[in-house]
Amino acid sequence: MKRQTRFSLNNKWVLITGASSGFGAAAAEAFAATGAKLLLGARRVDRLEKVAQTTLKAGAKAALFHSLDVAETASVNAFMQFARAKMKQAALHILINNAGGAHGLDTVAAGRDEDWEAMIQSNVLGVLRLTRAALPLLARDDGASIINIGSVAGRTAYAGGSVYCAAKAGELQITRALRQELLGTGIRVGTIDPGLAETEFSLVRFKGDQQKADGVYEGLNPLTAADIAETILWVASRPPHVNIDEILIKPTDQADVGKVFRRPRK
Ligand code: NDP
Ligand code: 8X3
Repeated sequence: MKRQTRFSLNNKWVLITGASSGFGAAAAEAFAATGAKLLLGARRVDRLEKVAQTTLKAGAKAALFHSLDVAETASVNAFMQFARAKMKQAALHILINNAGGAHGLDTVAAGRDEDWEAMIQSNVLGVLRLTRAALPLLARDDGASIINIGSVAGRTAYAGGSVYCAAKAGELQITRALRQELLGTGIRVGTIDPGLAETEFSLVRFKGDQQKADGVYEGLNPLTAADIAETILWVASRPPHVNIDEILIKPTDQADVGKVFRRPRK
């Protein structure tokens, strides 16, 4: 059997959720440089517009955006209707389920319903909704990939992280189940699970408290959004016979959850 050495993303449709900041925006830029066609979704449409402009300059063959709230089935369906109309008869090759995040760092005893619900909605149900809606559009036997963004938190629990850890553990098991369900279709499925990365993640977790957010990364050298974007791109561009099931990626300064090296302040 003749094997490709790399999967070309030139002119392929790539759908990225949570493309308005962090990993999603950086991934959009990385895929743009390969000549991909981008479908970008998130709730902050003004941000998406800016990302789309940047990606067109970076080489994207198309950069289309539409409001998307992965916590709402109706919003997911409207987004997919938009995607279907723009793609015409073409297939989708890459689905990046990246939208999500943490809300609060409270113990179970002090936890708030709205934070719990937001985390389960975006990190778990959002992945399910998008995947269900996108599956009919994904190319069969032609190098398509579903790439989910998990976390070290889905593999190791920490105090204050109960629901976020549960949500990302859910994402991990959904990825593993999908891998089995899609066996034989040629659609690849995997998860990329980062450790500490400096994006808007902590600002969202701490509800806009910049000082608390900065404290998470103080004295250490965290991952960047570009590091994760490069990893996503590497996974998507493996030849079609190669499925990268799971990647755990952490800063060198992080040996495990809660096991972090911080340089003393000068
Ligand atoms: P950011 O906060 O920078 O980005 C999160 C993105 O998700 C934003 O584009 C946001 O867009 C989008 N989003 C959140 N909720 C929804 C929703 N309901 N519907 C649609 N879009 C949504 O953080 P990161 O880039 O770091 O996070 C990306 C993913 O990586 C998340 O799943 C996060 O859990 C995960 N992760 C992050 C790590 C880190 O340390 N940074 C480590 C491991 C995993 P908008 O608000 O405009 O809707
Ligand atoms: C983000 C990493 O350790 O803050 O998923 O939960 S952590």
